[in-house]
Amino acid sequence: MKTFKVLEIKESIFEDNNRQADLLRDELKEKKTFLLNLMSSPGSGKTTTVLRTIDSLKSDMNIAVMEADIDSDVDARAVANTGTKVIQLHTGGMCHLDADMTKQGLTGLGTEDIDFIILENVGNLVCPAEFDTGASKNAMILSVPEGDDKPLKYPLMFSMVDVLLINKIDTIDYFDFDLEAVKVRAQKLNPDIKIIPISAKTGEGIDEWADWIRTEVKKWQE
Ligand SMILES: Nc1nc2c(ncn2[C@@H]2O[C@H](COP(=O)(O)OP(=O)(O)O)[C@@H](O)[C@H]2O)c(=O)[nH]1
Ligand SMILES: [Mg+2]
Repeated sequence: MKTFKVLEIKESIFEDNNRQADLLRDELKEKKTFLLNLMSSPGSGKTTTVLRTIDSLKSDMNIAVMEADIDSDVDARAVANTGTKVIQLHTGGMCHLDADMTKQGLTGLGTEDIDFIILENVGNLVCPAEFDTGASKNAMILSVPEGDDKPLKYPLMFSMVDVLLINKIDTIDYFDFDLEAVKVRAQKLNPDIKIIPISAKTGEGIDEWADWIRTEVKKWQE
């Protein structure tokens, strides 16, 4: 017989966060502001992809960016140089953003008249997958040098995203990276996942990515 209590603390944290995330999503829908949560490991190309995406879409819609990082300002500076509205969020050691932190970021940023906000989440394939930020859609980047076994190692991340961008496709000849195997592994975890190979460096695949965003923003604003 059990003589002690077991408290599922983590579960209650998730339940609370999920509730706040749903409320935030409703608010964003009401304001017709589409929030994209972009996740990946450090160095896979989030900021470079953000810059390319801004360049492709800036004539079609009002864009803003939230850069989350443990402590640095490097990425926000890069985005600010393009003239795009941006805020840097310091998580102070936390490896992810939750819905409350995202809401604080949106308040600090100011969302008036903004159609599309990209949230560059903290570089990490584990914690960000566990916390719903309240985003309209979730995307992740897997870059070629990281290897084609990542869906096997980080299944939750691949299961919860709407889009998988396979970045640094320009380097595929130099790595043992089986693109078909990644597609099969990701689709096994997530049959509805949209997979777009891109190079944020050369611009390959960026048109398809920008089209996906245009379509989703339009649907969100209807
Ligand atoms: N060859 C190649 N390098 C890239 C590509 N995208 C990003 N990089 C490089 O990868 C490094 C990390 O990119 P960054 O955007 O800072 O990644 P983040 O840490 O995920 O934001 C930088 O040196 C980029 O220039 C790409 O498509 N091809
Ligand atoms: Mg970055």
